[in-house]
Amino acid sequence: MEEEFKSGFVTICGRTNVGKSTLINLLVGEKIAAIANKVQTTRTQIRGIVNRENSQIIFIDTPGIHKPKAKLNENMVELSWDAIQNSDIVLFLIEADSKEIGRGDKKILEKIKESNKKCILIINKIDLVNKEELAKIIDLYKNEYDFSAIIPISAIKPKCKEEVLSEIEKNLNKGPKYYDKEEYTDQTLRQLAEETIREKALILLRDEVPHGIFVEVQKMKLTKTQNKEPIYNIEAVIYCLRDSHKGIIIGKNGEMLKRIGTYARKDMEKNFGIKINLKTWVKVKEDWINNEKFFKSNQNI
Ligand SMILES: Nc1nc2c(ncn2[C@@H]2O[C@H](COP(=O)(O)OP(=O)(O)OP(=O)(O)O)[C@@H](O)[C@H]2O)c(=O)[nH]1
Ligand SMILES: [Mg+2]
Repeated sequence: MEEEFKSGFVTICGRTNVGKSTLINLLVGEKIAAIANKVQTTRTQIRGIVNRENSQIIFIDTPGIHKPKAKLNENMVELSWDAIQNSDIVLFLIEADSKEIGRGDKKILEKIKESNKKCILIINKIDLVNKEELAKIIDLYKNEYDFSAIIPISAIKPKCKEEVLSEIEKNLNKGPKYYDKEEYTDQTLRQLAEETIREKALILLRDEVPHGIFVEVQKMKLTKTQNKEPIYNIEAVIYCLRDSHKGIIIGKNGEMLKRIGTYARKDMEKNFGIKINLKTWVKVKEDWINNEKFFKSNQNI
């Protein structure tokens, strides 16, 4: 007898910087979400689709839970709570080197309990701890919820991928194929370009500057080089909160902007598999992070 087809929506939630986007990229096998060793990297829900022989898993990467300071951050945290409510399975990511259940993780546990969803506890970054420390963190969490499974992983190492996917598949219910087999994300190429540029700005800039940035691709045109090779001409504006930030992003003799652009271009060429010609500008959009109407109506925040 043929096995029945299963599908479902799996939300990846956790505090900021625990490795949610690293994990979704690994599971999907494509770079769909920005990764940076900075807090509040992901700002919205990002879908990534995994097609297996007898199942389709739709992952939802979410903004990390943190204490919101601006309206934008309040909105980000709300998006994460909504994603938990609307999922079939929750992957709750924590860091292996936590010594206690902190405030953020307690809040997340509360929301998972309220939702009563199936939940798999993923203990990430096990490369940073020894066996005893790992045993301690498992002990700390194991009775906090009736977890379907507890899986220690290191999302920077591909070998954990199959274990996570098969555990999810086991917990899925019968369901349809929501997406075509070729689709692996709901992000458009334009959004992926914007995320890549913002990721590089996050990695290269310091303090509060990168957190006040959003990127808007204003032109994306497919043409041919003189050698008849396909090339995307991309024009993007990096918006920031004030003039002093603009100066920092551009840098001395335009060097910082050039570094961000080159780094983003190389990454896009690798991920999109096509030549890219990228032009960037920097503009100020004062206090946009507190302008709810503005950021809610904008696709590229
Ligand atoms: N050592 C180690 N670092 C990891 C691991 N997984 C992710 N990281 C690093 O943790 C940092 C944060 O990763 P992200 O994937 O951006 O984290 P996130 O949870 O999506 O963060 P937000 O979007 O801000 O909520 C990056 O520097 C990753 O390279 C891991 O297994 N081990
Ligand atoms: Mg993220």
